[in-house]
Amino acid sequence: MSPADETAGNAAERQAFYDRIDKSNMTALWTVLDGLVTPEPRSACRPVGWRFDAIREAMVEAGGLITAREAERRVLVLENPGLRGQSKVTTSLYAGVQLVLPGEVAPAHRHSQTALRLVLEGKGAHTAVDGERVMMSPGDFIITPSMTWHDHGNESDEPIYWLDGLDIPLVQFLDASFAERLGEEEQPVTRPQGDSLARYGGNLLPVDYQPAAASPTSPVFWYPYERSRETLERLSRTQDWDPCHGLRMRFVNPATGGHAMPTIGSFLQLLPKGFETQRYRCTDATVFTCLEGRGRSRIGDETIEWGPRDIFVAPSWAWTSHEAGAESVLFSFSDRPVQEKLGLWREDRGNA
Ligand code: 1HN
Repeated sequence: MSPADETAGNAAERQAFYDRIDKSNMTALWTVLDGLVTPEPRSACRPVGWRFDAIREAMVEAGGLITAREAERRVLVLENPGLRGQSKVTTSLYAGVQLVLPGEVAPAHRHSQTALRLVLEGKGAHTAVDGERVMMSPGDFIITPSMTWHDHGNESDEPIYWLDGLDIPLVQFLDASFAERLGEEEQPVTRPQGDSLARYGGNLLPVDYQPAAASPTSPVFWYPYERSRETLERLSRTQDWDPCHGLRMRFVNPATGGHAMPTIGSFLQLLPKGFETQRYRCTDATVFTCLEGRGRSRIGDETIEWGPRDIFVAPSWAWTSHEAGAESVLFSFSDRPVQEKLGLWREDRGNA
C-alpha cells in the first residue's frame, strides 16, 4: 500500500471530527470539493419555455386584480423550474412580463439593477429614461442603465406587454442593491423624443464625448426594431450564414463597440426558413424570445416549440440547436459581458 492510500482515522472518527468543527463554523474541504470545482458547468437551471398565450391569459387576470400603480410594476416573474422561489430565469438573471393597461402609469423609480425591455405586443405606450420619453413598438429594445430614473405610461387604447430582463440575481449576489422612488408618478421630461438615438446612434458622437468617463452602459436607450430588422434583412442577402447561429448580431454601445449594457448581453438573430443550426453550447445561460416566425429548439434533453412572443431558456453548457419552420427572428440576452470581462466565457461549436 502506498502512503497515499493509507487510511488515517475510521469513518466514525471522521464524522465526530466534522461534527465538532461544524460548531465552530468550519467544514472540511475534502467533503465538499467535488461540488465546488466541477469539471464542467453543473447548473440547477433547466431548459424551459413559456407560450405567450398562457402568459397573456394570466396577465389579463392580473390586470383585473391590481393596478400598475398599486403593484408599482405589474409583472409576472418567469421562474426557472430548477430555481423556483428565487425570482431567477437563469442563475444570474431575472425575467418577467409586464402589462400596462391603457391610461395606466408605472411610477418613477431607480435602482442599481440594469434593465432591458423587449416589446412583445401593443404599441403607443412610452417609457421614460433619464428625462427622455421613448415610444414603444413591437420588437423595440429599450435599456434602463443602472440608477437612471424610469417610469412607464400607456396613453394608447390597447394593453402593452413587454419582456423585462434585469441583472437582479447578479446584484443580489454582490450585495450591491440600492433603490429609491422619485415620489412623483412621472419624471420631468428634459430631452426631446429620439434624442439619445440622434445624439449617439447616427454614426456620429458629440465632439468631446469621452466614453471612458461616461457610464458603462450605452448612451442610446432605444433600439427601434425597424432599424435592427432592416440590418438583418440587408445582411441576409449576403448569404454568409453561421452554422451555429444563422445570422446573429449583438446590440452595442455605439461609442465603444462593447455590449449595450455592462452586465447583460443582448442579441438578435435571423434564421431562414428551414435552417437547422448545428449544435452549440456556451457558458452564458441564454433567454430567447421569438419576434417573428416559428420553430423548435433542442436544448439538453428537451425540445421546445416556439412562435411569436414565446420565451425559452438555454442553460449554461447545454447543447442547443434551433430549427426554423419559417423565417424567424430571435431576440436573446445573457450574462456574457460579465463572463467575458472576467475571462470565464467559453463556447463549444460542436464540430462546426
Ligand atoms: C423594475 O424597475 C421594472 O421598471 C420591471 O419596469 C421589473 C423587477 C424587479 C425590480 C425592478 C420596471 C422589475 C423592476
